[in-house]
Amino acid sequence: MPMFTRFRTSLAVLAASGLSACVFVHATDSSSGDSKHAHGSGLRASARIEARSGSTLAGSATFTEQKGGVLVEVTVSNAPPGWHAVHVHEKGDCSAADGSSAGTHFNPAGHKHGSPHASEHHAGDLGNMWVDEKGNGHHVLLMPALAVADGPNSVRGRAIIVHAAADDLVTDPTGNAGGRIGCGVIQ
Ligand SMILES: [Cu+2]
Repeated sequence: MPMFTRFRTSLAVLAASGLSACVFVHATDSSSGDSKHAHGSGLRASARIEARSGSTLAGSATFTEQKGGVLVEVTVSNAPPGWHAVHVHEKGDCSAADGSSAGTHFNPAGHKHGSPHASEHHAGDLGNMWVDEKGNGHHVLLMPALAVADGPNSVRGRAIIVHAAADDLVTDPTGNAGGRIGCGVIQ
């Protein structure tokens, strides 16, 4: 059928469905598999976190889009006990032995570094995770400024980093969190 007719047909389908423009983005996303869901209802990304900088850490992270933002869940084992900074970094590249290939914090809005609960912080500032004396850590938080769907705030194609030290939640832009002991590409 002629291009013009096809264009009009898809507009008509969109209009008849009564759905917002963001659903159109989801409809073109092969991983969602469902064009009916509204914004932020279940799109998911994940990462396998591997040891870097000579650590023994192993872990995983999931990012689930839901009402109010992205639910981030990070789990690690065989990690050094204590507090560890966790960030989304801008490049989905964990190839360097020290994790430096992941670049700086994911910061699409050009904000200053801070606590995820502060009024200003990088989109990728996930705060600190507690690792117990057995080396296990679990960190869960909702991040309103992140997304899984394609767009400037999407975590896909970025990296999650676990640091050797705690994030002081103040020092810009790094949080003074030390080396990178875990890295995972988010996909
Ligand atoms: Cu970091």
